[in-house]
Amino acid sequence: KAGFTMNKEDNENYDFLFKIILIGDPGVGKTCIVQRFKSGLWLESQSSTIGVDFCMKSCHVDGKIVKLQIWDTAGQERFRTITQTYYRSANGVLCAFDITSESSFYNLTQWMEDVSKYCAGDVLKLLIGNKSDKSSERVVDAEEASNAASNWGALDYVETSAKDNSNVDKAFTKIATELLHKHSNPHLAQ
Ligand SMILES: Nc1nc2c(ncn2[C@@H]2O[C@H](COP(=O)(O)OP(=O)(O)OP(=O)(O)O)[C@@H](O)[C@H]2O)c(=O)[nH]1
Ligand SMILES: [Mg+2]
Repeated sequence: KAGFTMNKEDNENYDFLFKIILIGDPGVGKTCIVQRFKSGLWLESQSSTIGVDFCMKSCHVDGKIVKLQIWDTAGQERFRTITQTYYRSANGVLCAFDITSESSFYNLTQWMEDVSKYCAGDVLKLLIGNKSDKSSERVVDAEEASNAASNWGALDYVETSAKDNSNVDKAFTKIATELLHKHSNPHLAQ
C-alpha cells in the first residue's frame, strides 16, 4: 500500500498530498498535459522526457486543498527501469495514449501489466485518450477505450486535449477527488 500525507498543521498550505504518476508511450502528450495543468500553457514542441520530471500543483476538492506531486515519466523504452522505480509509491496513475495512434492504444496492455507488477495494489488508475483536438485523425474508438478502462479496473476514461485545454483539469480533479474520498478516514480526521 502506498503512503500518503495528511497535513495536520496549519502552517502548510494543503490538507492532503498525493503522488500521481503519468505513464504511456512516447509522444502521446504526457508532458504537454502536465504543462497545461501546471501552468495553463500550451507548449507545442516539448523535448522527449529524460527519466522523470517532477512538479507540484494543488487543487480544491470538497473544500479541501489537495496537493498533487506529479511524476511525468519518459515513455521511451530505455528509461523503463528508471521510471518503474517510481511506481511503488504512487497513489494514482494517469495512463495516457494518443487517440490518433493505434499502437499507443495497443501498448496500454503492457503499461497496465507494469502497473499491476510495480504499483501498490490499491493504486487508482485513470485512462486518458489525448489529442482529442485531432478528431479527423482519430483511429481509436471512444467506446472501445472506455471498455478497456473498465476492464483494467480504471476509474474512468477521459479524452483530453493539451492543445485545446480540453478536460485536462477534469482528469486531474477526477483522480484527486477519488483519492480524497478514499483516504478521508473520519477516525484520522478527528
Ligand atoms: N494536436 C495535439 N498535439 C499534442 C497534444 N499533446 C501533445 N501534442 C504533441 O505531441 C508531441 C509530444 O508531446 P509530449 O508531451 O512531449 O509527449 P510525451 O508523452 O511527454 O513523450 P515522452 O516524454 O517521450 O514520453 C508534442 O510536441 C505536441 O506537439 C494535444 O493535445 N493535441
Ligand atoms: Mg514527456
